[in-house]
Amino acid sequence: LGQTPRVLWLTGLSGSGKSTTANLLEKKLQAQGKHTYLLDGDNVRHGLCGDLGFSDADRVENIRRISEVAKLFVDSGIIVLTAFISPFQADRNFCRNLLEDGEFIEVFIDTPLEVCEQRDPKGLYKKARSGEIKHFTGIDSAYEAPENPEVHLQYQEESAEQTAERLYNLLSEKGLV
Ligand code: GGZ
Repeated sequence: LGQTPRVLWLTGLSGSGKSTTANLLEKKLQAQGKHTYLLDGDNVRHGLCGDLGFSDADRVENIRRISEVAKLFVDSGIIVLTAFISPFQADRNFCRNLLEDGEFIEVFIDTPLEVCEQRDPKGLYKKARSGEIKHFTGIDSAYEAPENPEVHLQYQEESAEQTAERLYNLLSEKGLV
């Protein structure tokens, strides 16, 4: 295929821009002829993980299944992008340890809670603040920021396209795409 299969694992809060950024990044990679697959809530949480909610235990299981699927895709030669909150370092490490050295690229989408809450595209933060939703990440459920991510994408006021471009450049500088 002329590409190194790997997992680009995006982690960050709800509303941090993981899915949007991953979608735009995937388009850039596909434009270069790369074979990719994007795993996100839309294609995982309704099917494969349709039985899971947002307790700590369910999130652990969610990330475990996603990690195993990501590994299968890597075995098939594909560049996998994932866009899940994946709040726990141990679970992200689980995926890292399933893969060979260098195959797991942890990308911290570091958008501050204040910005995510301001965006609140689905009104979920509002519901979490009012107590209508329980165990919401960043409000009453933990988010463990990555300890040593391969890529740390700090928030800037800019378009989604510019964010994706910035991420692409960071990955490319490190020879990761
Ligand atoms: C966090 C929740 C919750 C709770 C529903 N906590 O902004 P979204 O809507 O589209 O992204 C969030 C998504 C998180 O699912 P993940 O599979 O990425 O989570 S994890 O990695 O922690 O397993 C949000 C919605 O689901 N959502 N309830 N309580 N996000």
